[in-house]
Formats: sequence, structure tokens, C-alpha cells
Amino acid sequence: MTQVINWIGDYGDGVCIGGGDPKDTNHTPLRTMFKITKATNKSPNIFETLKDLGLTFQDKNSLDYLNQVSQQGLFDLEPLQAPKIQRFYTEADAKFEGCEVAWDGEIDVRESIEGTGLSETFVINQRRGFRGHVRANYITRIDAAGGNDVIIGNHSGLTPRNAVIVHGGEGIDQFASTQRTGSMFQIMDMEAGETFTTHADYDELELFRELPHNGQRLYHISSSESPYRHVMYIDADSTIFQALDSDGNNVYICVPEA
Ligand SMILES: [Ca+2]
Repeated sequence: MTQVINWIGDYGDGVCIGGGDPKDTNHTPLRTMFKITKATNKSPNIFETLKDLGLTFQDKNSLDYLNQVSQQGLFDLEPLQAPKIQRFYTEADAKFEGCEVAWDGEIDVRESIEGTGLSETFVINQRRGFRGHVRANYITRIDAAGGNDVIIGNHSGLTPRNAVIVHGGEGIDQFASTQRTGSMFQIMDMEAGETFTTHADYDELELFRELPHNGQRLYHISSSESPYRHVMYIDADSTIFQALDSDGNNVYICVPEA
């Protein structure tokens, strides 16, 4: 069964793309990408911009950060229009690369999807057992390449499991994992303006370490309800602030360091 994105619409100035009716309350993600521009005295206040998009803050560090950049007028956030979507990919487009039986009997299934320089959408839907084995772990590598891409994990559950290892590449990309326990993301190259939306449970953000060879920062996003975590590698000299969308999803926004 292949489920594709079944609605795409404008939400005010922002872009809203999800797998369900926009009016349902089942944590349909609202995602917005941002262009980071130099602040001028004509720039709108960042707080106002985010408020117009329905984003709020509970995380004190994010609020402090935002106060600081707003007062100093360091940069401005402009919502980007919806990328012109050229092509959809789903798990059905993944190229099978091999499988191994892990020590505990779970089967690791390696697969990949390669995008092009166009703006594209990649959606990983609910996975089923692999050749009759329910205890499988689909490790899906996505190379989104150039263009403003949208990468969404809709898989739910731990049998089978799904890990999405994604390079967004050039362009401003947005990432989302929609389920409570589902597609676990490793975002390998997050840059300023890009967002990662997670289920409400994934609300614990931690700067885990800085990589010595290139300064990239490795963040973990955890949930007290799950043993698995999302991972983001963000550009050197960038940081993450944490917002909530109107459905209660966490929206992690990569911004230049203040
Ligand atoms: Ca891209």
C-alpha cells in the first residue's frame, strides 16, 4: 500500500504539507522553511514573523536566544514559499542494497533513494515485514541533492523499524518525522533556514558534541517515552532553536549563531 501526501496547501505565509486532513488534531506537521537575511531597520520582528506562522516557545534557551538576536538585529527570518515540487519519491523507489542478520536476529535492510538537483519530495510511508520477517530494520539513505527538498518519515512502530539517514544537499530543505515512534532521522547536513519537525514527544534537545575536523555540531533529540533518538548534524557557527507549532509538534529551526 502506498500512501502519498494527500494535501498541500498554504497556511498564511507558511507552507503546510502533511499526510492528513489539515483540520484533524492528530499532530499533522506544519513546517516552514526560512530564508535568513541581514536585518535592516525595515525588517519585521522575528517574534512577529514566528507568531504569524503559529509558532510559540516553551524552551527557555530558545526564547533567550531569540530575545538576544532580536535586540541586536543580527538577522531576519523570511518564510519561504512552497518549493515547486517536481517529483515525488516514496519507499517504493528505494534501491535495495543488501541485508544482514544482526546478532539479535533482526534483519538490517539497506536501501537508498537518490534525488536530483530539482526541488523534490521524499515520503517514507508505513513499512511492512521484509520477505516475511517482521523484525526488520529498514535503513533508508536519502540523498536529496540540490533544490529545496521535503523529506518526510511517516512510518510508525518498532517492528519493523525505520532509520532515515538523509543528506539534504544544496538548497533549503525541510525534514519531518510525523509519528510518536516511527522513522528515526539522522540529518547529516542541516544548515541555517532549515527545519526539522518531530512528534510532540520528541522535545528533549541536547548539543551532544562538536566534530573536531569540520566544526559540525551534533544534536540529539530524545523522548522520555522512547529508547531511540533523532540526530542532527548542523553547520559550524549555527545553532538550533526550538519552537512549537499550533498542533504541538516540535519545530527545530537551524539559525546562525548569535
Ligand atoms: Ca536539497
